[in-house]
Amino acid sequence: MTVKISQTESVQQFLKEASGQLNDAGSPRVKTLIHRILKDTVKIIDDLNVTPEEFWKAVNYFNELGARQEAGLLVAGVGLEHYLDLVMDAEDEEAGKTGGTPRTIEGPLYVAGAPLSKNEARLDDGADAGTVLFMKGQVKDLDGKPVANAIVDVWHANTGGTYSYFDPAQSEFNLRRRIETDAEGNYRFRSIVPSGYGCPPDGPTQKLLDQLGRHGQRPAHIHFFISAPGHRHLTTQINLSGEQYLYDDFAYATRDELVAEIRFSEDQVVARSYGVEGRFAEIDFDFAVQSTAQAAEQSRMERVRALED
Ligand code: MBD
Ligand code: FE
Repeated sequence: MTVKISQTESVQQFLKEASGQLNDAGSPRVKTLIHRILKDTVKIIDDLNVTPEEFWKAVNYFNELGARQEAGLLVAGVGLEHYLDLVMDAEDEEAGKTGGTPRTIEGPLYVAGAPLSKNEARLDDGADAGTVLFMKGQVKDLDGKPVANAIVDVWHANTGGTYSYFDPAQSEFNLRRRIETDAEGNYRFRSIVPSGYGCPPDGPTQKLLDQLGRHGQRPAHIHFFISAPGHRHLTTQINLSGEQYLYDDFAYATRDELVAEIRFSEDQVVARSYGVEGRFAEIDFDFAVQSTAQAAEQSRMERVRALED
């Protein structure tokens, strides 16, 4: 297409009408966003000579994304979820709210309302043999003071790289728990070593990644929400050392401070002290959270999540 009509007065007027700029009803914010999106879209169509065939392919792609519930996966894969972290990091830097464990993306696979227990929990239901994992650590503030009664909300994949709820073969809340820290800020749990995640190979996200010449793999990782009264909510993950995709994560979540050393051991004296036999793994990881008096900063950002009220 060689005709460029997007910048004409009549098209610009038409986009104002289509985005509701010429009426008094609806939401001013939504109108502003849609107006801008329409203006940028027609400019892209013009500048890049988008053909009607390409346009309808894109429309159908949205339908495929929705049908497979992969919109959240796609925004992680094209780096937009990580971009939001970069924006929040820059805002924090400007406001002097720095220090502590860095944030990284939540991803699309959190489920609200996991079982809550004090100090310790077992995350796995025993159905997945895997390598037994013992993880522990402390929640502290920026002065190193323990944060008692913090909630460590943890979730991770099984040895097949899939998550309970989204993988109907797993039991309810498998590999998902909320653990309240003790008076010294300590938490600990028993679980199984997760495998890395791979995008569904037949899904729309992987289909796009193929077109970009990219893979859809994540290194093995464990997600955390850390929250406590008087402290800033933290959304983060640890990535396990020694993983193939550790610095090649398709969702760009890896940060140096979030690489956790995983130690595999066959020491049967230690194994017995844990009440297990054979090979097992250990991770020690402390979280440092910022103090805040602001209530809004103490809870996770609003977002549609599975089972969240
Ligand atoms: C995951 O497990 C994940 O954490 C992200 C960000 C995207 C896809 C799968
Ligand atoms: Fe994940």
